[in-house]
Amino acid sequence: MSRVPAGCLLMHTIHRVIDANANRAREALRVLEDAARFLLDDHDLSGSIKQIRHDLRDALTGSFPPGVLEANRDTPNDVGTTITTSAELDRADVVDVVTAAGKRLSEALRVIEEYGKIAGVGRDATAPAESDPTVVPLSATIEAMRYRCYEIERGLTIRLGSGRAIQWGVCVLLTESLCRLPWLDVLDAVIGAGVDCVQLREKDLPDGRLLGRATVVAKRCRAAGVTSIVNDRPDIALAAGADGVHVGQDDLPVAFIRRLAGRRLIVGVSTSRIEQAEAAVRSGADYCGLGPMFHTTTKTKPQLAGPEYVSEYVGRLSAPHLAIGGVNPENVEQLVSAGARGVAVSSCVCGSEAPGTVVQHLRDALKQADG
Ligand code: TZP
Ligand code: MG
Repeated sequence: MSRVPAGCLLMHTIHRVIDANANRAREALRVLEDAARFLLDDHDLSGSIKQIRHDLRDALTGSFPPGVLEANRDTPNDVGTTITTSAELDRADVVDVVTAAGKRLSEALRVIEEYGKIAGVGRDATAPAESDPTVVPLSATIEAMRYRCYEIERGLTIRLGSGRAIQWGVCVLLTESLCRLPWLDVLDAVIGAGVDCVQLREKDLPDGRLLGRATVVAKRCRAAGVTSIVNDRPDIALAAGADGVHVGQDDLPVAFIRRLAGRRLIVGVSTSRIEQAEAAVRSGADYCGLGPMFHTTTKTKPQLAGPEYVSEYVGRLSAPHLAIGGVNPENVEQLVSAGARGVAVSSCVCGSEAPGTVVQHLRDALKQADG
């Protein structure tokens, strides 16, 4: 084993370290950039990441003579290339991918920053004179870049939400006072009929009873592979073991819910205009409710958003959606024609003597649109 005594480090070994970490940083930046570009369609975020990639290149080319870093690359003799840990091979979801890339990026930049502090590194014939006070040392440039990267990673992980959003077909809002049958029978009927998601929407139950009800809904849904959501209350959703929470424009903000629940909850937000939807998605919402589509007696809303809003939404945003408000098997086709792939319904299912049959009709209409 060769040992390099302290103080005798050859400059080419430092160049080798910096080259390896510049490559690491570039690769990690590409992973982040592609998440912003292809997963989120976020022009500004992908532009900021691309800018960092270019700034890194400029910082290095301004600090080393052309080709010197690449000249010291020696991959065949790199003792680290064959060391792989199982954690490197395992990514649960896209948020995991982004988090791992963000970590790799900050580590690589930190290594460049530290080795860049060694006297003489990055200073050569092509670099400006050492005594020039306007010259920013490489390590300081990289340090500032590292802080920008922390913000980028934060922005990306917020935008990716829980990472568990899916485009459901039919979501039933379960409210006991609207039910013709006992609420538990309605729940079992819609689960039996293949509903994708159940949102418990009870505005007047005392907290203890709401928690009990949410726990039953979450448990039955989980057993059937159905998503369970609690209206308004992230605390109840977490305590009950539900999958998510749905909030309106005047409820708790998404950023606050994320602080409370991290990625443990899917978060949905009601919107009636595209600006609200864009703001919701930017703040980390996993999906948007779009409505009201039609006249509804379940909730008072000043004006209809209408099926045109669905068309506008699917044309602009890729986050999952649920068109809501007065939706029933008779009018669902209008939404399908407008581009809807998911609907949320309350009275037409809860108020029916055959809730499962209504869910089946809605599912059929959405499936025909898929096929
Ligand atoms: N948000 C917009 S419309 C609406 C909500 C909660 C009510 C949906 O209920 P219904 O009975 O399907 O119109
Ligand atoms: Mg609400």
